[in-house]
Amino acid sequence: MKKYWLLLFLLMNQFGLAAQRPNIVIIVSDDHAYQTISAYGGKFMQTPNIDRIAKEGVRFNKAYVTNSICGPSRAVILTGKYSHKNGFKDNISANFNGAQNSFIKELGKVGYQTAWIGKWHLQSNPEGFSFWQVLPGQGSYYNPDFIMMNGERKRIEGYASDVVEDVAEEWLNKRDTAKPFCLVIGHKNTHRTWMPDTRDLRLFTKTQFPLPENFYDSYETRAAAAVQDMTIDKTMRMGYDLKMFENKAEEEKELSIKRMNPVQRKAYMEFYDSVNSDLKQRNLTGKALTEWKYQRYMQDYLATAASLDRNIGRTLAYLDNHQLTKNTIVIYVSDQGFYMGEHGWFDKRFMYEESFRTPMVMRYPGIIPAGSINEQLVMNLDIAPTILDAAKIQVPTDMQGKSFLPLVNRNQKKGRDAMYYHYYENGEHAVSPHFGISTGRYKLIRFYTRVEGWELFDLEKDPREMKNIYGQKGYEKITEKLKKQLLQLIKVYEDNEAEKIFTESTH
Ligand code: SGN
Ligand code: CA
Repeated sequence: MKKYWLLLFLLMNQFGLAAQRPNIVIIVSDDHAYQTISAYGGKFMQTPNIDRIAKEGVRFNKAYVTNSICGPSRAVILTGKYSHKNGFKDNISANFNGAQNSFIKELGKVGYQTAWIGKWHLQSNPEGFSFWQVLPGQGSYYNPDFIMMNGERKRIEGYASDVVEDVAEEWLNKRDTAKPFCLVIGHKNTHRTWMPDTRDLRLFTKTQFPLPENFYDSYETRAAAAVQDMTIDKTMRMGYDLKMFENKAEEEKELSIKRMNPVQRKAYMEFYDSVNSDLKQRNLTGKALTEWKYQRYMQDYLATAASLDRNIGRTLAYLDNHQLTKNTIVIYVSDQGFYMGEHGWFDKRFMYEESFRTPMVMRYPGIIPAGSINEQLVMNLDIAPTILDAAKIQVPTDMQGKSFLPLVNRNQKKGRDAMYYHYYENGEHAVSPHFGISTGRYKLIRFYTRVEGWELFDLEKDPREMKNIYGQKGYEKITEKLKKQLLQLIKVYEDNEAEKIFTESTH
């Protein structure tokens, strides 16, 4: 008899807990810079829906990534582990091993329905989800193809962020409402080549954007910054990136344009043809042309962000309209930050602030006080353990992140005192591999392979990271301290490759 009571108790406990378990929606965008989000003080445009999440929850002012690039960031989010542990170090050679554990699998074990919809970019197909429907590779802005669970490809007519949201809502409509859910919505926006929805093409054409202070950076004292290939001036292409094709034959070759339907294409080309003929009349060269490119880049990028924000609004409205808002955690995060002309760049990868840092806002009604602003050092590594913490599931001991819930709801004042970073890819955009440590105030970076050497920044004195002070008089003590801390983190996270480079370092 006693045994039955125990069983009943366990069952009740299980269902009781399940009833309390929150739903989870994680929206992951691609390359969305915090500089362009109004919740973060960005002045270029309004992002009312991202702002709404912040207003009703928390804005993390110091959220960072462990490896500033697409696939690796998503692998870190899924596993709660650094790239060297989850195996997905770069976008070139890595293939995500879906057999390993993830927060999704842990949620599944206690009865969550789980889904990943949209941009995925981990090469192998998702594993451990109740449902998935993902874009192949980078995906397309217009009429995107999806990989379906049965392996087939399906093209859906429409603009990427609208279509991804449509699929997400369809899944929500079909789900079993007796169970909690965890939905990840992966947006392609605001990734290169910044193709706006036709209705957004003219949103920013009347705006003149100020050049960042360090737009004309000459990269003195920073060897890796000097050899990169990601400037608006030299790397950004007039045709491919800015849609200013030499002639119709060139335009014809662009696969992303070819896939448009006649209505989309007409609206799209009408706009770019008129910009192009205006440009031709101007005969711009040198700095004037570079600055023109910057303006066009900003206009297209922000237009793709407008569609992203609008669709985040649709997700929030869905939750409102289905009485789900109260019991659903919403996290909005980008896979990394992005350069909006700082240092003269677009793209990401570097451990410098604009790409190392990422926007992250979170709403958790009843737990996180509305309008919170958090200044602790948190990372994308922490998302998996945070979700498990919220769902009252024990965090597997091999997850390397830490739940940030205590930092926003339980009055724990202090998070980590330093963050560890490691970027590996040595290919497109010619950014040298590097690892390093940031305490928020100081940043110490070790570049290797393409460029060998150390960089040190005092972010208080030099927030734009223009002056490498490594090896300068007066910084010996702090350098020594940071190196010690860095080695400690390398050991804690068991990054053997970095440890070898660090200890054998003669530079
Ligand atoms: C593509 C882009 C690069 C970008 C990488 C990584 N080139 O290769 O500019 O850095 O993706 O981006 S493109 O010509 O194909 O647009 S990531 O977001 O997937 O990491
Ligand atoms: Ca990205």
